[in-house]
Amino acid sequence: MAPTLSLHTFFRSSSAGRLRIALALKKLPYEPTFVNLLANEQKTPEYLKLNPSGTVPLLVHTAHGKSVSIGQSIAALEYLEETFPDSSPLLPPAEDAEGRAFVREIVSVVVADMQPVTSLRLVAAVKAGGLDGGAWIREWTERGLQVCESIISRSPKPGKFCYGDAPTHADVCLQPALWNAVGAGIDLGKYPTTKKVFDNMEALSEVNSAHWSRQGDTPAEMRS
Ligand SMILES: N[C@@H](CCC(=O)N[C@@H](CS)C(=O)NCC(=O)O)C(=O)O
Repeated sequence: MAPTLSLHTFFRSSSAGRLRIALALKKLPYEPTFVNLLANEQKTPEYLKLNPSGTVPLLVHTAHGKSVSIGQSIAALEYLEETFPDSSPLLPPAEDAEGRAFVREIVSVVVADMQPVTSLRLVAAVKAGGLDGGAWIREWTERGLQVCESIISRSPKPGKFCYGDAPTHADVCLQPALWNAVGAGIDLGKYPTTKKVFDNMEALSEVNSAHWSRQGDTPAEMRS
């Protein structure tokens, strides 16, 4: 059986966006399976068997007669690095411990400090508690962006991206968070270093193809 990669994804999911960007940058073709979060397809017993987290993305790699399923985006990004080390590495080399830590610092800010507090399920709980969901998202996104701006501005390797002139996991995780920020009406111009990285990422055809507005499950009226 030929090795295959498949990705359970939803066009609006920033966590799935990380994988779409990484797979495109690493030139790894994959089969998408669409999970409509707005229809709660992530909560069905069938899906929970595949991914107990009840979230997207879920990456499945089938090779040598066995399948590896990874239901957390950062574990999946790291798996791709380790399994396909020669296709466009997205981490600085192992001997650059400072660079790797810097990249992972930005990854952690986005995936641990920003995305969970603005996620669909948390915002639903916030709204159920009588708060304004949109204001909540803007507040926590701006807090995260201030941190990112300050970290990226002191990059040990300033360049087109967060760390040097080639994209890393830092950019792969940041970009979908910035798509969401733009969607929430936040002016990225307030964060000039972050905005420069955003613009340089947007200029890459791989990033373009991974954009939420260009996915197979993007509704026709939202496509670009
Ligand atoms: N820590 C998880 C987060 C995944 C996550 O929260 N995904 C969101 C979409 S961005 C989701 O599937 N939400 C479904 C829900 O909240 O019910 C990862 O990195 O994969």
